[in-house]
Amino acid sequence: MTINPVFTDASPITLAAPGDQFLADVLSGLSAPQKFLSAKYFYDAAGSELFEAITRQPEYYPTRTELGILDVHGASIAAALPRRADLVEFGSGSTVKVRRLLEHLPDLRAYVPVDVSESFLRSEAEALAADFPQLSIVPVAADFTRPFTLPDGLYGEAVAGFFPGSTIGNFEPQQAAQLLAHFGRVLGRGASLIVGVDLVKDVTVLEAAYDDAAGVTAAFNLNLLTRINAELAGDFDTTTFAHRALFNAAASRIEMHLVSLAAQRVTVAGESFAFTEGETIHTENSYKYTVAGFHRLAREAGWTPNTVWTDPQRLFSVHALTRA
Ligand code: SAH
Ligand code: AVI
Repeated sequence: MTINPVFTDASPITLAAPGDQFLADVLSGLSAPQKFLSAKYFYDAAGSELFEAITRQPEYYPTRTELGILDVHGASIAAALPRRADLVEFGSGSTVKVRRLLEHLPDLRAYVPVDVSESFLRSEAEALAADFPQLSIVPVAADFTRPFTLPDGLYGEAVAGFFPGSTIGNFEPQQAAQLLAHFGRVLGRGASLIVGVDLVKDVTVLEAAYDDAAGVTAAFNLNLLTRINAELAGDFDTTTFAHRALFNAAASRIEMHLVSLAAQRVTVAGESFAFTEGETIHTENSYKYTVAGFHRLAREAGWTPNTVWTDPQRLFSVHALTRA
């Protein structure tokens, strides 16, 4: 196995300065007729911990179902990747899923987790390095939707991508296709990509997954306002907003909103925004696909769909894609 000493330090490489962008995006989102905030801003340190807590809720089936698929089919999924590859994971979060693949990839050259949540990325990379001491790990703190190049020294024999968790579902279909095309450019010619995609199912199962009884998803949603207060001098009173999750069947997506419980004004970085009672901030979409629908999207983005693995109930799917 090749060990590249350049890659042994688990300190993340930071490729972007996201602070100003956060402010600009919040001010423009709160100025729109339907107020909205980008879901990528959920993930500060507290948001990443809250997401991990969501994955442990009984109603949130996607994580345990995808882990089940990786447990049963890990060897064949790993076999869809080239040997001696560098593996880039987009939105790596907790590295629990890649561990299931690493068991089957003994000759992997390097693992590159990419995530906006920098402190969480650092601690997860350190924990992984302790458990896989032979593996070169190069964390990259970056917004994967923006142009970025992989660290120098990558692009060895082959580059592969891993995009689990149905994070692709958090993008509008057209943006999702652009994102997959962008990943193709980042990974380079001949790349392979493994993508986890949540499937359309019964509305009660879907809505419960995004409104768990313990209130963890509600706390995750409201944490976005707490983050704005802390980082952008906001004065949101989080007790006057409520979490709402609903399935929009026409668009095949779960929508998450924060509902203002009163008519009120809120200030962010010196700018004032008016809310009527019942007005919402649209904070997230989580699109649900059919296998055929996701294949169309992948083809549109220049990828060729190969094997697809699902669980026996067909709740979730894992796709192998290749690029000419
Ligand atoms: N892959 C993990 C985590 C999914 S949660 C899993 O399957 O469980 C989504 C992850 O993507 C979070 O860790 C979040 O910080 C990261 N993320 C979301 N938007 C991002 C963006 N635009 N750029 C980089 N990382 C992003
Ligand atoms: C990361 N992403 C795929 C999650 C989802 O299911 O859309 C984020 C999430 N939002 C609420 N619960 C989980």
